[in-house]
Amino acid sequence: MDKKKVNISISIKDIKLSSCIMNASGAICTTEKELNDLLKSSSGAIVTKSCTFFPRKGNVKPRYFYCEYGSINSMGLPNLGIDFYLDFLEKNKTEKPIFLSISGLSIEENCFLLKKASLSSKVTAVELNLSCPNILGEEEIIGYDFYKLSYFLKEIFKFYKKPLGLKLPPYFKEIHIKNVAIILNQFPIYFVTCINSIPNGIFVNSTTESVVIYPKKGFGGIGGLSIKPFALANIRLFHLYLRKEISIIGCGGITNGVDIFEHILCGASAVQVGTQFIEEGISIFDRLKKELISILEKKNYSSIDNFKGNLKDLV
Ligand code: RRO
Repeated sequence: MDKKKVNISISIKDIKLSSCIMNASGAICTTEKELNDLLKSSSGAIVTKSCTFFPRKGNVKPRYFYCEYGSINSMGLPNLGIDFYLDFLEKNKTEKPIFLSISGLSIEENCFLLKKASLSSKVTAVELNLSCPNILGEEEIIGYDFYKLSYFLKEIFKFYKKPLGLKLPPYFKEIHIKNVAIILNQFPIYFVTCINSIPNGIFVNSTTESVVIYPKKGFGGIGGLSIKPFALANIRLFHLYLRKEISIIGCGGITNGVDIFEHILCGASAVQVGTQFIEEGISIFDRLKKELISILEKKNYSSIDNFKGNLKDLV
């Protein structure tokens, strides 16, 4: 029997992605060279490093560490400032959707950044980061403060009319995801990206008997392999509780095509790759695309929609 032609393109409302695989914000997407490499790659979209109004150097190094079970980081939002990213997009023509990640240090700064971003025709959507775990001396992660989250979204949609996605922190109880979804369902949000790194982890070097990163006495956000089960659970529950018009971009622990397949089975429309992209470099997008297509061919699925969200219970 002839194999079906496999198509891994997807749409998030009117935004069309030729591939469902993209980088995660923060992974090799801060400088001009890094963004140019992403433009030339086979990623289905580009997400920029979360930006602030002023450029930031970020936290003291070493601030990222990788080992076989994942990564820990306390980068502290190093970025070149929103004007750099908007200028870069003005200068570089591309058909690829561009998700400008923003992460202001206050609600007021975020509103200002959103107003600025909405003036650019080159920004396809803003991915508003509500979940950075590493800002020294800053207040709580907004995604964990449901009153603030609700207030903030009401303020934003008074003036912001372009496509908006939210980068969410990991939640660890079903009721929290249900309550967040009840809030998000009231707004014309395009997508949620879940999950950001798991905050307040620690890696220990038993030889030196010390932590492995400098800032915050070694505490940082955990990414990579070990967070995949938490990413999958967040995707699964948001798929259950969000309005169907809000897409889910899965992020957490993707190293191969099977991981992507699992994210989509749980309900993701697209995926982002962070830690493994940092470790492997730009060729990862070709490899992951090939691996995902090969799985779909073997399973006789021709599109992402054929199996999205169809995770089965054991009976
Ligand atoms: O820059 C960071 O420290 C950072 C950010 Br903004 C984020 O959203 N997630 C993360 O793990 N690190």
